[in-house]
Amino acid sequence: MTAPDDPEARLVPGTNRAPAEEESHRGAFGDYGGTSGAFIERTFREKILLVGVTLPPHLDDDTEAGLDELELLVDTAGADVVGRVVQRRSRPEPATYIGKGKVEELRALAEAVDCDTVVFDDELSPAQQNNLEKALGRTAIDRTAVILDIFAQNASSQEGKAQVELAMHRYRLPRLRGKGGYLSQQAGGGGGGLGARRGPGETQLEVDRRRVLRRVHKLEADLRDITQHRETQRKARSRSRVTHVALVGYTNAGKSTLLNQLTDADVHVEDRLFATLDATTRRLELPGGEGVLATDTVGFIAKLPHQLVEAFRSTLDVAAEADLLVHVVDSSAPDPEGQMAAVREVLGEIGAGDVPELIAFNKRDATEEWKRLVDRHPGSVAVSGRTGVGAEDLLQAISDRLRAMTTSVELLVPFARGDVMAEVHREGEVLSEEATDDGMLLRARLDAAGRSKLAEYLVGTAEARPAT
Ligand SMILES: Nc1nc2c(ncn2[C@@H]2O[C@H](COP(=O)(O)OP(=O)(O)OP(=O)(O)O)[C@@H](O)[C@H]2O)c(=O)[nH]1
Ligand SMILES: [Mg+2]
Repeated sequence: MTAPDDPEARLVPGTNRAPAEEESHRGAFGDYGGTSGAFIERTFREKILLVGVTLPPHLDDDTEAGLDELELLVDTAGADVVGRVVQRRSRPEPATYIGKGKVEELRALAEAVDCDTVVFDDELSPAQQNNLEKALGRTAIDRTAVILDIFAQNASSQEGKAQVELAMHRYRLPRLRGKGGYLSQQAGGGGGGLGARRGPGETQLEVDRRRVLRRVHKLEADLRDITQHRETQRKARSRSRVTHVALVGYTNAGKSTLLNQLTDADVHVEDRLFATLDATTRRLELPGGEGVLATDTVGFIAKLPHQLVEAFRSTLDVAAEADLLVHVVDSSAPDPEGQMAAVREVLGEIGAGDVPELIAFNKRDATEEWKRLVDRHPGSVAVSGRTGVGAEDLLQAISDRLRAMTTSVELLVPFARGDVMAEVHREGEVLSEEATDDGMLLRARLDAAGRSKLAEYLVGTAEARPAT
C-alpha cells in the first residue's frame, strides 16, 4: 500500500481500490449506497496487525482474550491477522493511544511483515487515529470500524442497510479530514445528486461534512418511516396481548439455530459473527398448547459500538418490549460468563435491563462445561440447538416462567360494564365466567400490569385453583 501522504492512497482507508471498483462494491448498499466505503478491503485479503493495551484494572490475559476475539472479527471481515503487539499502560497516551516507543516498534513490525492495516482493540479518537496513520504510514482503525464493516457486509434488509450506513456515517463524521481525508473524494461518487457543490468560501471539508450530514438526515427520515410501520405492527400485537419471547445473546451463541430447532423458522445460521441482523419472529408452541411469539435478534458483543446500538434502536426494541428474554449463552465459549456480562450491559443500554430473563446454556453437545454453568445459575437450563437435546426442558422452563409472571385472580364486573369485560379478555386469559346477583364473576390470569389496571374490580386471588 502507498504511503498515506499520497492523496491517491487515501480515497478509501485501508484499501488501494480504484474508485470504480469502490462504487461497484458499494452497490451492495442498494438505495442506501454511495457513501459507505468499507474500512477493510475485500477484493484481496489484507494483512493486519492487532494492537491491544492493558489498562487497569485489567490483566494481560484480558487483553489477549480481547485480541483473540478481535482476530475472529478481522477474519469475519475478510482479512488475515499477521501479528500482535501488546502494551501495559496506566492510561492511554492522549496523542497516539500507545506510547511513543511502542509506535516506533509497531511501525518497524508493520514494515517487516508488510501489513496493510493496523487494528486497535479499543476505540481510537479521531485525532489518535490521524496521528497513528501519519506515524505508521498505513491505515489505523479500531475495533468499532471492524464491527461496522461486518455489519455492512451482512446487512440484507432495507432497514438493516439503512441502519448500518447511518452508524458508519456517525462514526465517520468526526473523522472527516478535508483534502485527502475519508470522504472528500468518494462521498459524491455513488450517492450522486446530493447537490454538494462547493459554495464561496467553503472548504472541501465543509462540503464533505454538509454532504454527509444531508445523507444522515435522509437516512434518519427513511428509518423513521420504517419504524412507524413496525410501530403499527407492534401496537396490533400488543392489543392482541400475545406473549412475546425474545432470544438474545452474544453473537454466535446459537440463537438462530435454537429458533430453528424450536419452530422450524428456517433462519440463516452460520459459524460467523453477526450472521443475523434482522429480527425474525415465529410462533412458538409451548407445552400445554399455549402459543407465544418468539423473535431471533441481532447478537451482541463486548464493546459493541454505540453508533450501532443507536442506529439499531428500533430493531433492538424487540428485546425491550418482550415479556421474557431467553438469554442464549454458548457454553463452549472461552468465557461464557464474560459474554453474559457483556450482553447484560447492552440490554441495560437499550432499556431491556428489567425484562425477566431465562438463561439457556446452548451447545451442551459440544462440552461438559454446561453442567458447571447450570449449577452456578439457578433456574437456567442447558440445551443444544443443534441436536435438540434439552429443547423440551427449555420450552417447559419458558412456559413456567411466563406462568409465574401471571396470577390467577377473581374480578367482579357490573353487567353494564361490557367495556371492562372486554378489557379483562384483552389483558389476560379468562379461565371462567359466571353470572352472579352482583354482576359477572370472572376468573382470569393477569400479569402485574393487568392487575393494576383492573384493580377496582378485583375481589381476590384464586391461586389455589390450578389454571386450566
Ligand atoms: N455444537 C453446537 N453448535 C451449535 C449449536 N447451536 C449453534 N451452533 C453453531 O454455532 C454457530 C452459530 O450459530 P447461529 O445460530 O448462527 O448463532 P447466532 O447466535 O444466531 O449468531 P449471530 O446471528 O451471528 O449473532 C453455527 O455454526 C451453529 O451451527 C449447538 O447447540 N451445538
Ligand atoms: Mg443469528
